[in-house]
This record gives sequence, C-alpha cells and structure tokens, in this order.
Amino acid sequence: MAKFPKGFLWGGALAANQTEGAYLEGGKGLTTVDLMPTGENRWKIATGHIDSFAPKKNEFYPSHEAIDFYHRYKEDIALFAEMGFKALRVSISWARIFPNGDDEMPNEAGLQFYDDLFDEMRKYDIEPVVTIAHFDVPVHLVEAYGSWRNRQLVDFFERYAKTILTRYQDKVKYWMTFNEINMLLHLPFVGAGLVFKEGENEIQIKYQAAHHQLVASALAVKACHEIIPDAKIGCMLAAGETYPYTSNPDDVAKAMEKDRESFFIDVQARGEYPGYAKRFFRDNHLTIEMEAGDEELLKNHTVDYIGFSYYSSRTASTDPEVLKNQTSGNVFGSVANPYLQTSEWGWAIDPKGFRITANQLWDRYQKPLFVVENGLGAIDEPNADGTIEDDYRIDYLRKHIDQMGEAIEDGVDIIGYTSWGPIDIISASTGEMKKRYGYIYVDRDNEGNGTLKRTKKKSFDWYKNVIASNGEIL
Ligand code: BGP
Repeated sequence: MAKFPKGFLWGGALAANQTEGAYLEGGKGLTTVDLMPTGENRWKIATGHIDSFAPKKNEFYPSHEAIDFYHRYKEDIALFAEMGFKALRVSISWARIFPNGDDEMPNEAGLQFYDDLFDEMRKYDIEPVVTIAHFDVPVHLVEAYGSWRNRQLVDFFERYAKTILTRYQDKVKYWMTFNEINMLLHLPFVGAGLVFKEGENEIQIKYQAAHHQLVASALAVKACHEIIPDAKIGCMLAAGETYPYTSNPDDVAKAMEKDRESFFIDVQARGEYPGYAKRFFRDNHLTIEMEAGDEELLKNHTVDYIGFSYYSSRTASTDPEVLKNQTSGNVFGSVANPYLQTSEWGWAIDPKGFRITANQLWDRYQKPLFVVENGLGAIDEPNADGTIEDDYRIDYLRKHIDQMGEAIEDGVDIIGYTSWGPIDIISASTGEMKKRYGYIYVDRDNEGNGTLKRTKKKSFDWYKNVIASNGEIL
C-alpha cells in the first residue's frame, strides 16, 4: 500500500452557492446561481440563455436555501472534525462581500460571516482552503457590464480578491482563484456569468472572457504573494484524461486536442499561452484583445500549485457511429467507454484514470497537485431506521484513493485530497438534492421539503478511518 506523506491534507470540499442558502441574508446580493432553477430551464440558462435577471415565482431555486449551512455551519464543522478533517475547502460568495460586485466598500456582515466560519474551522485545527470564485457572479455585474466579457470585471475581481486576502491573511493559507476555470467553455453562465444574444459569436466571447479571468487570476496570485507571503495560491481545472476510442491516429489526435482545454493551466502555471492555443485562435478567426502588460503579468505571477477535480475520464472518437453514443450527463462531449461502468448520472467510473490524470498533470507542470474534488454522486435510500448503507460510495472512494496512492508512488507530488460534498449539497449541474456525495445525509428532497436534519452514513466511519490511518486503511 502506498504511503501518503506526513501532513497530507485530508478533508472535504464545498462551494458557497451549493451549501450556504440564506441567499439574501446578511446583505448578500443576488448571484448568477440564484437564477438557476431545477428542471429543464436550468440547462438553457447554464449555457448562457436567460430571459430574466430576477427569480420567478413559479420556479424552484435550490441555492436560495441549499442546506442552510449559513446557519448550521457549527454543527457541520463539528461533524467534519469528528471525521478528523485536516482541511475543508469552501468558497467565498463574492456577493456576500460586494453585493453588487462594483460597490466601493465591502459588506461588513458578509466579511464577518467568513471570519466566524474560519474561526470555527481553526478551533478544530481544520485548515481552510478557499476558492475565491466558485460559479457565482453578482447578478448586477451581469446586467450592467455583461459579466466577464467586459474587461472591467478584472478590476472588480481584483478589489474583491484583495479585500478577502487582506481580511483573512492570518486565517487562510491555501487559496484558489477560479473553480474549474475550463467550465466556462461548456457552461458559460455557470463559469463566467455569460449571457448571449441571438446571433452572437459565442466562441469569441467565451475566449475573451477566459482571457479576462486569466488576467484576474494572475492579479489575485500577485496580491496573495504580496499580502500573505507564507500562503499558497493555486488554479483549478476540471480534469480527466481523454482517451482515444481506438488506436486510429485520428482518434488519438482528437483525444489530444480535447485535452488541450488545459491551456488555461498552461497560462496559470507556466505563464503563457501555448502555441496550440494561439493556433486554435488563428484557425477559428478569434481575436483575443490583450492589454499592454498582460503577457508580463501572466508570466510573472504563476500559481504555486495545481488544484483539480477528478470525477471520470473522457473518451474521444472520430467515428460517426461511435459519436452517436455520447455519455449522458457529461458536459465534455465524451463518448461512452465500453470498458467502464457509469454512475446513475452517466459519469464514467474510472479509478485508474485518476492515477493517469495525476501523472499527466505532474509531468506537464511539475508543480504540487491538490485534489480538491472527487466523489460519487448517487441516490441514497435510508433504511427504515434511518441508517444509510452507502457501500457503493465507499467502493468508489476506496478505489480512487488507492489510485491516488499509486500516483504518489509514481513520484507525483500530491499535497491533499478534499472529496466533494462531504455533506450532501445541491448538485451544480442539475440542481438536484438527490444526487448526493456526502458522508453525512441531509434530509431534504429535490423540491426543498425535509427537516434538514444531518445523519451520519456508513461512509462516515469509513472515511474517518482512512484519515486516522493516513490512507493506510482503505
Ligand atoms: C464540479 C463543481 C462542483 C460540483 C461537482 C459535482 O463541476 O466544481 O461545484 O458540484 O462538479 O457536480 P454535480 O454537483 O453536478 O454532481
């Protein structure tokens, strides 16, 4: 069995918008995700097509209450502490700090909330790992500026980042800029608050917005290094190796091209756009407007570590017959891999792919890796006595942690593992509550009914042992 390094950061990962609820409390402004209902409209909105910047009466918006972590975080953190968490990844909601995004002064009630939250973690020696932007843009910035398509967002983001870096400099030593930065290419409203008008060149807008986020990310890295010299700040990629469906060189080349979404990380970790990205812009007649000084900024302020999520591998094919068999529920346009089983939501389950992905990222960037998301979204059926035997979840996690250990044995430098949704939360893609990742069950259904009571699942004690044995006992 592989040895995990001493001080390995075991824990879990959450995002404000999927967890906190209290969507207008404490002076918080509306964020993009507060406009995303469950049901069929969600997908349309996620891809940048929305007709109202206010919630509608006849829709259900799961982020509005989520699991009420805003009021119950003490109870939840006590449970994480009981499992022995060394780290907890959370995000700060931009609109709790700057309700409109472009406000001159931050909102003190919002700042205080996260002060209290970090104090609560520190009480149990849980290291906060903080994502500055996790899928929520203040709605005012979308309406008034067009969100990340507008260069002005860089300044608003910089002000926000500097405000929180300064405020929490003594409490937070691990930071991350944008969650799954590549997601803006697939779900542009989710990743970047982008809304498209009929007939617009969506691809041009997405890559321009990406450039703005990359500049903003470099500015946050710069600010972090200046304000908290002993902190580490990383980027975050929705990772997952793309396999060729066959050994046909056409398939191999297609898989290679699909993996080139990691150009984001090339910019954030190596400090420049790679040649293949420039070629892609040329071939697609895209003009990315850059300001004087951007290139130097990107070059000089690269990240300290590579954060990534890994849920599954992807598979690419050029064969029209194979292409008919796209996996469901996956935004990466992957075809079904005949060697892999899938989750109830159609995500391929591939522990070995985790080792491969970690090796590829390490070989490529030679910077420490931090696994900040991994897990199985599944339906849990409580027994009559309320217990939940989630052996399928244990099985998934056991195999993935084992492969992470293999990657470490391969020489990959991995500093921590925060599994996704250690307590059941709202699903980002579907808005459902029944897609659960947690070691802790939350009594709430897709329509928002339930007591919100927390119950330990079977996986709770299992993960507790994994942490206590530093990954020796799986
Ligand atoms: C990632 C996001 C998370 C999270 C996770 C699981 O894309 O960073 O916010 O939700 O995926 O996805 P889902 O909630 O759709 O199952």
